[in-house]
Amino acid sequence: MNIMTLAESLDTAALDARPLPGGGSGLTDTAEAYAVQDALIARRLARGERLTGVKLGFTSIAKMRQMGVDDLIHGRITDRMEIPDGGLHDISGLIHPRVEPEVAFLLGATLRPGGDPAAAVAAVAPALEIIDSRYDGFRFSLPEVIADNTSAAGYVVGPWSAPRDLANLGVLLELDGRPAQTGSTAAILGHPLRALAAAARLTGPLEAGTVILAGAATAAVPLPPGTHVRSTVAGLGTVQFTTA
Ligand code: OOG
Repeated sequence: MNIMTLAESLDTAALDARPLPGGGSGLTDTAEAYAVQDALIARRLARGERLTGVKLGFTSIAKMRQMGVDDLIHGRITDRMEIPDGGLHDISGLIHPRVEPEVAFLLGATLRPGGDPAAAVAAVAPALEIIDSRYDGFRFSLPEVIADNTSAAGYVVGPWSAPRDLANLGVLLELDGRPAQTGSTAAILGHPLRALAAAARLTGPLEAGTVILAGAATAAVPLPPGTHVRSTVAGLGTVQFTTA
């Protein structure tokens, strides 16, 4: 199948909330997979979405183990995927959403590949990501999940605060007040700043104003409707939303 056809089928799967069979794309090459992702994002930008940043995936062992993959991936986030902190979010149009706790960086200066990531950060925040694979049963190969914009479906950023050391902060993900996952920001490549450096290395220069989601600190959990989701990153703050 060609790149445009694959991008269209992934786009349609998301719009219709009808998953594709994983393993059936014929995609085996990473470069080709990113070309599909680019074509998929181009379709959405043509419909009026605006890029807000970059997300990393599989930056923690917990996530790699959960999904059976072994390499870092990156995707794009847009304004239409952003959910206000504390907001109500309708997930009825999603296939089988999951949520995972993250940290976000806001760049205040351009970050070039090989540049000092800490020097480019204007602010940091706790964040939540909704993922929703467009493949049946969340089963996919690495090229397939890359093509699918790394399962990205939505994100919430908590209050921004001045840059600080994110090396080893406790992370608590709660669903309706019950602990669902606990972990540490250290799970993100040993230090979330490494995810930021990787984002620049993998995507090229990142401009001031870009938001970077560093990847989940824990495994993802299923996200039902009518659920209050809250993540607390010790010393950094709390981010939350409710599903409908
Ligand atoms: C892919 C997305 C992985 C993360 O933070 O590791 C990801 C998936 O698990 O379907 O966003």
